[in-house]
Amino acid sequence: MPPRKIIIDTDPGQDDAVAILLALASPDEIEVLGITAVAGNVPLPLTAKNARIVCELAGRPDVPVHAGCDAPIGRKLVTAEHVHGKTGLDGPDLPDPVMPLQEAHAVDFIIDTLRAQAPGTVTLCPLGPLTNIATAFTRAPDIVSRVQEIVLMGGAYFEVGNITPAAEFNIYVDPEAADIVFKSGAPIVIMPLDVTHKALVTKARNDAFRALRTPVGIAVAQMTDFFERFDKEKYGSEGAPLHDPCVTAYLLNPDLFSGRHINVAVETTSDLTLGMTVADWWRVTDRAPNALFIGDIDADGFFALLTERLARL
Ligand SMILES: [Ca+2]
Repeated sequence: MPPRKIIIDTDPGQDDAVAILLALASPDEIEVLGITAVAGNVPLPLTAKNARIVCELAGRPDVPVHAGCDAPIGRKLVTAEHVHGKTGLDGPDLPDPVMPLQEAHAVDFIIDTLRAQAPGTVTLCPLGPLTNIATAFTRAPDIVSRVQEIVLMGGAYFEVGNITPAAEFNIYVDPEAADIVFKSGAPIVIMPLDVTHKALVTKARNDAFRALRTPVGIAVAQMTDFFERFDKEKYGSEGAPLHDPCVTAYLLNPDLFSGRHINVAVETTSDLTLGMTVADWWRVTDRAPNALFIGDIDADGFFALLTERLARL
């Protein structure tokens, strides 16, 4: 089988960084056509810079990185420096990137790539707010049917919210964009907090990254060290959830995950529950299923895969 072609749409973010590293460590299965940066965890100039820092850490300065939308479709940007630090990649001390940012806007890159590649051969992997993807779908509706699959991190049902009591960060930042994507008709796999909160970097798992004794292994250990502090304080959990790498791991081994094919809708009007992902887990409505909503993960299998692959970089 030829490797699966993907575009990673991202707002790095330490966990985004690990998701990108996992993809770049797996060239037999995954071909990264490009990385598109979006405003989210930190503002766009930083996410566009961080994406390139991560490519260079992986020894892949050849991967095209495009900057995209600097603000949500119809709202002011909300960021998450309280989780990810001032730079978005706090933790390791990594050099500024030398590789250039591509000239084309991320939205144009997404549209052009989907039109250039054979229909049904490009998977979109959004790891941040869905602004770039929704803007591309709105501007070029013909590309929607050409998408093989969208595998995204966002939303929550049983875990409810992390940025508000009702909403997960990525969806909350641009609920209108999420609404457009969820209603697009493209096949969607969602990694909500329900599953990512089961992928915890315990001390033993962090030690395994560090024990690789490579620049990548050490940087990943330092990144998870950094944002672990926040989650330990907030949730009292034994480690930080590694949200975004669940997307990459699903591409490599979907058997690590299980979920339900259900309807998922986004709240876009209520002040109280803005950005909530209303997932019909119990199938109590007649709304048509539009997504595979993941609920469980083989966490040991996930961390074994991740550590083994990071060792290749
Ligand atoms: Ca992210």
